[in-house]
Amino acid sequence: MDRITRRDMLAGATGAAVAGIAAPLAAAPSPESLDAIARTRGMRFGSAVNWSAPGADAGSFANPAYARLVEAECGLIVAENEMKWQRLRPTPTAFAFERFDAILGWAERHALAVRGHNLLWHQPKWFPQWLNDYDFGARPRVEAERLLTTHIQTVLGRYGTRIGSYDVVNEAVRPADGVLYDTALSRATGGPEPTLDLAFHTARTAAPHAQLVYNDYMSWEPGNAAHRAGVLRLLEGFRRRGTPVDALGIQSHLVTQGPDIGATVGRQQGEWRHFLDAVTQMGYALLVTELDVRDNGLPADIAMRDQGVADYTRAYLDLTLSYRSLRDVLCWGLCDRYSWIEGFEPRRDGARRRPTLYDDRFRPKPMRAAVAAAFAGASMR
Ligand code: 9MR
Repeated sequence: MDRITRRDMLAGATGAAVAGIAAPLAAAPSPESLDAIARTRGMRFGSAVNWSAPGADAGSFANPAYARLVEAECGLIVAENEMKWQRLRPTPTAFAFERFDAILGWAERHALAVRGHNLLWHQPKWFPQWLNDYDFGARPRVEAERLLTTHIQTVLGRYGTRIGSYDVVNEAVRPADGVLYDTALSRATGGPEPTLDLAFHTARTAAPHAQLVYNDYMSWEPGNAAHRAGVLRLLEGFRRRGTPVDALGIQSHLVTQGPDIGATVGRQQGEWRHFLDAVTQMGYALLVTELDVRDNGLPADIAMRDQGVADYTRAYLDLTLSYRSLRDVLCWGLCDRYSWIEGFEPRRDGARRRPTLYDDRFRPKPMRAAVAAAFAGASMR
């Protein structure tokens, strides 16, 4: 069954041989897709997707092997990068929509719903350089508000009801101390809160149909307490000021803490429940927006590592999906081969990371079974 070599895959990716690239899915997709299982519980399953040149060996809709995997498993997708200011806004006056449009067009041809990520990643590090350097002129507040509202109105006006949910603001809270980041925009508009509020109000008016999400990576592992507290303060402030925010996007870039998964979960679950209780009591819905797992502290042995990752994912989802306002679970990519994790934080022992549901050769891993079981075990919504 398993006769696919890396050479075959790369050959398949070079263009002429693309038709033969069905090979990586030699381990046939499971009869029931994750999205189909999720739907039996009133939920949906999705993944991030990238843009690339046709046939490139990438986690892209234009790589037939990857596209087929996403089409087989998902009911919705999100562009991993193509809606960000860094991609969409080459200059203060220009929009570069072609790549996102291509992803959206493919998704619609395959009846996949699409989330928008994101309209404001509120950190200088993730602004285009021109925005960090921008001269806001004599009336900085007016100009900053114009830039932000024009951006949001243009994107939402272009896509209309084709996009049903947006990460309006992404990662505005500093993980170390829970304080909000300042940026060129917030300095000009008089602070981070008015900037974030303006983004949400503008989105609500421009796309009244859409679910508006604050998205961040505060997680349940040790070291996240200040981040969680900062996110709670931000969400409380939104409610106090009447800012139209519908849901918290929980990115869920999980990190195992060692081989004893049960003990890790036992230590972490109380604080996590406490956080999710506080968020939902404020009336926010929840989404899992970017699930993947860094296999820290697990042995290099692949079978043991994959099982640890699967058990950790299962425990996390069992707890998190017990909140019935949570309807969407999206992974940050479906195949280890293209995950961002290897480039971000390689394993100390040099073994390749295995952060997603499918391995480098497109074979399902125990983590896929864990996600399927978590959906199957979830209550109806
Ligand atoms: O996975 C994304 C990577 O390809 C990009 O280089 C990076 C910067 O745009 O963003 C990564 O995605 C991030 C997401 O947009 C927000 N949450 C954290 C994700 C991983 O860094």
